[in-house]
Amino acid sequence: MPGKRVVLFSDIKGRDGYASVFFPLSTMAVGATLKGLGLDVTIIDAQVSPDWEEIVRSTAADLLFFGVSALTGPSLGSALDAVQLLRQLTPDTPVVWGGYHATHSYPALFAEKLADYVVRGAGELAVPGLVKALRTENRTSLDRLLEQVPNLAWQRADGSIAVTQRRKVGTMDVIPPLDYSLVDVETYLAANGRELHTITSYGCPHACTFCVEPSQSLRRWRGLDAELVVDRIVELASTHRPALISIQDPNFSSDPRRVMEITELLIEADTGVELRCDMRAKDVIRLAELMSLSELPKAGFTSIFIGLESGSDRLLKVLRKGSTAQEAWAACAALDEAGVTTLTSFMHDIPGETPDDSDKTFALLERLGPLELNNQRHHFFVPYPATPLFEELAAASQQFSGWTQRQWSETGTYWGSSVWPGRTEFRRRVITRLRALQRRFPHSLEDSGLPQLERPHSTPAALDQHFVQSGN
Ligand code: B12
Repeated sequence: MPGKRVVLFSDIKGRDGYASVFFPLSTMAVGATLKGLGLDVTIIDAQVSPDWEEIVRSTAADLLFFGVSALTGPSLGSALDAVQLLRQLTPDTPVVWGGYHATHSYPALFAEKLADYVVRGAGELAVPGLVKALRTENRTSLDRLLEQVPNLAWQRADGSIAVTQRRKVGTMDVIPPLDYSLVDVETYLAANGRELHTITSYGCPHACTFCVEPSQSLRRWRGLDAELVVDRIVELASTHRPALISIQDPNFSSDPRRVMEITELLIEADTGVELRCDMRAKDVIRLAELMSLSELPKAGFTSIFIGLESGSDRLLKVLRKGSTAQEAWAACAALDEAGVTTLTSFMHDIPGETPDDSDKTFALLERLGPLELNNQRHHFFVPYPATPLFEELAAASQQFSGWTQRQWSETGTYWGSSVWPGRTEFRRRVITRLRALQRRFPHSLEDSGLPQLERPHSTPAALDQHFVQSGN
């Protein structure tokens, strides 16, 4: 009988990534499902365990599987090293990948012999069936059992790749709460200025052409009910005493009525904890039609992340962002007036972006800069696999076919290295203009929020976590 133990590995921060550390939400989520199935789960998080290789060595024997979670980018580096190490130690242990990178890049993971199984999209849908299949003694029936598991890809004995049908999250009932007991919460809080991370919803209904989420969640948004969200926040606040709970949903505001209910219940609960979440510009405007935005800080929401991307309506349309520059401005101005800090994120040097588009972005930045509570982060566009923009670029170029997993681990949106090489002159001009803007509005643009022409060779100054997601 194969072992009852599972090890889950991740390194969100990446070797030369951020100064902060992040709760490993992906492995905490999958770990909760695995524990519910009676398995013994160990999370290895390279961010907080510099001796992670030792831990892999000491836990590698007799595993049901070794799980890996990574985003496309810096978090992939240690994940590749961990799999290589595991393959040397116990070549027969099944390696299961999940998360945003693997969901779309599974053929390359199989080709490089880095994965035996890949769970695509939400882990909760596939993990029970995969565990059942891996625990079966009768190996001849394995393929048949795997075929019953949704959202799975694997390599058959003859080398061919099998893929089962993708399913969307039907209801949040199948999603157990994140399991904080699988990590040492205090280690993260101590490293983070007592900031705790959580999630309250899965997926996003929108179809932005630069974003991986539509193909990750298949445009299905599902959120926990407002009461449950608030119960969990109250519990996290009283158990762990964080200074800030940062909600890391892909799209917290998809249902503005839910946001309003959460706000009302939080005001009643009076937790005293600060909260942060993301919202789309248009959702802020919809929310303002339902309630006064000044209720948000009363509930604890002191800062809100908004991915604005561009100030050009032409480009926003191409990106299918679903909002305009005027709406971006209106949302930020309204939140500013309500006393909420806006953490706004922009992409530059998007393929097809003209000097006129860029001027329009800078016109928006100039309007936002004087707002007392506006804070900006700027990225160079990185095309990610499984997005329409990536597919377009790939179709137009030969260069895209040969990328190794190691090369993908070297991409990142601050230095913008990627299969889209970008336009150096365009980027130089963006940096010069951002520097000029920074001199005028120093409170709004910190060094760590400015993009760079090249990948830094040493750890960049505290890249603040709340801005690195470029796709909201
Ligand atoms: C929170 C977040 C972050 C956080 C932390 C992420 C984390 N999970 O710990 C921070 C702020 C660190 C971050 C950073 C970055 N992010 Co980010 N981030 C997100 C966000 C908003 C939510 C992700 C999340 O935590 N979801 C909750 C967890 C529970 O879900 P999950 O990870 O999907 O896990 C589930 C399944 O995937 C699966 N699963 C996951 N792992 C495993 C493993 C196994 C073994 C199994 C079986 C299943 C499984 O099961 C889980 C439960 O259902 C998304 C989404 C979005 N639309 O914006 C972007 C997103 C994931 N980020 C993205 C990017 C690009 C980045 C950066 C690379 C950007 C940059 N600046 O370079 C950085 C760099 C990180 C790095 N070092 O590599 C892209 C991903 C693109 C890609 N192809 O990977 C997204 C989709 C944004 C976008 N719109 O493009 N990010």
